[in-house]
Amino acid sequence: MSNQYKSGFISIIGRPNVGKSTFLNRVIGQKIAIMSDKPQTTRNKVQGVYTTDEAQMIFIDTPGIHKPKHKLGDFMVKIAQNTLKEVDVILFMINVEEGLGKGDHYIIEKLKGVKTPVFLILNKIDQVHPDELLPIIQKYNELYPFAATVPISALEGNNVDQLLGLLKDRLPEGPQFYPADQVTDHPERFIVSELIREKVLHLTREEIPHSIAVVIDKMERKDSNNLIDVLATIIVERDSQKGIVIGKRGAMLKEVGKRARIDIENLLGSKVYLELWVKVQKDWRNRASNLKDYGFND
Ligand code: GDP
Ligand code: MG
Ligand code: K
Repeated sequence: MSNQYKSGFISIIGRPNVGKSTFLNRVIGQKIAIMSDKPQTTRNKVQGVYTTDEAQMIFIDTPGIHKPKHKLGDFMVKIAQNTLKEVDVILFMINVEEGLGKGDHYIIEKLKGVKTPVFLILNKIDQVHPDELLPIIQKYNELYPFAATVPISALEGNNVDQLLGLLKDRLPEGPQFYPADQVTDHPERFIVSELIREKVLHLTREEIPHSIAVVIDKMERKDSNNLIDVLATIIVERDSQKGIVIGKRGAMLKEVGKRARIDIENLLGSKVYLELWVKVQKDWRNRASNLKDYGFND
């Protein structure tokens, strides 16, 4: 037994109406103020933070894991897949009342490219006879090696505590990143930072790990000329990475900026002046104060 505090990120995926929001509401209770049905647009959108004396679970939204329909679609799918790689646990939720559908196959295909442990959550067990569960469990487990299978009723609360216990066991040791009642989102800033991050990853390929972060230091519309000023910092973990991101005589950073600016202008529907900086911050991922700076909090 270890007394170490645990914390980590958990993504809940699944077809619409399987009960994802209901589950979050049940877990987070009143504290979750920001749920909405707007299409979710960012990798790091925190949907809720559940804090106990022993662990903190940060539930984040993963956009684009259903088939994309809008113009940011491809981008979102990529973001979604990157997100799934970066979280500590994925909850794949299904509605036991429904058969295995196309949407599930699509999601399972995406999961096959990811090493993160995936829990299969069979929701709405209050609607079926217990005997009906086993065949469903078998069918899904033939398609994918789930790390755990947990039947619950998000609505009535059955087995939700057990699920939280299993989640806690899977989380790494880590700090309490958030005060439990502070959950906010900044959708536009997040997408902008993701667009920049995507360009860096794309242009530098394997040389830069996915652990870079992009901070939007300023995003301001100048009334006078309909121009949006964006000042952003790309955070890397090592000096060598800084050199790669900047490139020879700044060529790489310039190209990142050029490509990101075009996407940001499309997104915001406005001309953009984009200024990029690169900063080395060792081990940024492990520092709660940094996570806060990087938009994980207000
Ligand atoms: P989401 O689209 O995955 O976020 O699904 P929602 O949380 O919005 O739930 C969709 C519908 O399913 C709502 O009417 C919920 O009340 C209902 N629902 C969610 N969980 C359960 C459950 O465990 N049992 C039953 N019977 N209904 C549920
Ligand atoms: Mg929902
Ligand atoms: K996987």
